[in-house]
Amino acid sequence: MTRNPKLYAILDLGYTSEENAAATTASLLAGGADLLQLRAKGKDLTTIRSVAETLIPLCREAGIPFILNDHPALAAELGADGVHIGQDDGPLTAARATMGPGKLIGRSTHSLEQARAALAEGFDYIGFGPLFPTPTKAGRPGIGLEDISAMERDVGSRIPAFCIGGIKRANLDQVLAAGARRVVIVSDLLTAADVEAATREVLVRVGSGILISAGISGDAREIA
Ligand code: 3NM
Repeated sequence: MTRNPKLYAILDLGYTSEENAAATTASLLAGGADLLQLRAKGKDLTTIRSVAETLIPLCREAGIPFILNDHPALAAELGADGVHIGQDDGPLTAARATMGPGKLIGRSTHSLEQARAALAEGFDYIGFGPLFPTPTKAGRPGIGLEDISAMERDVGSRIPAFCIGGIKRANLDQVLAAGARRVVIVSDLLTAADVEAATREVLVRVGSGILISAGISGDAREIA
């Protein structure tokens, strides 16, 4: 499936209760989110599994990849479309071996150097941030906006690169003016009074970029 992902939404159980996870996900999808990640830091595998099992059919119905944060083995067991791993979560090869072929594997990167390294290693996409300090990932300094254009030139032209961390509708213009072409927004969408409308607004404002294949099936790395 060829897509041009602009907005990567995360259903973070730090903001949304397990009970509301499906309804909020439905709103993110209705608003046009291009990818959906379940992030459940500190939750046990039983909880993560049961929430994921309610979200996966919604993503399938919308034709949107479902990505699990961390836990490649569980992601594989669930039949997730991908897994997202951090800098300390081992090499791509291990996650790829666990997930099997045709799955999306993303890496969090926190500097231009790490972004270039993730591209060289062969990740399907990256997150790049946090641009601003954010309570969603407490304790990390913001890396600022200065390196976005170089990152987009060197990495974002080859694989989807999503700027992340402290991005809100209120500062989105600043982020886009710095050269960002794709974003992840967590708390500003999950705490919005109207999640669907907020998601749609962001999608419209981020606009269009290169065409890539971030397929549920097929070659995830193909650039169309
Ligand atoms: N990863 P919000 S920043 C989950 O830089 C996450 O790797 C980051 O949430 C990274 O939009 C972040 O609420 C939190 O700031 C993003």
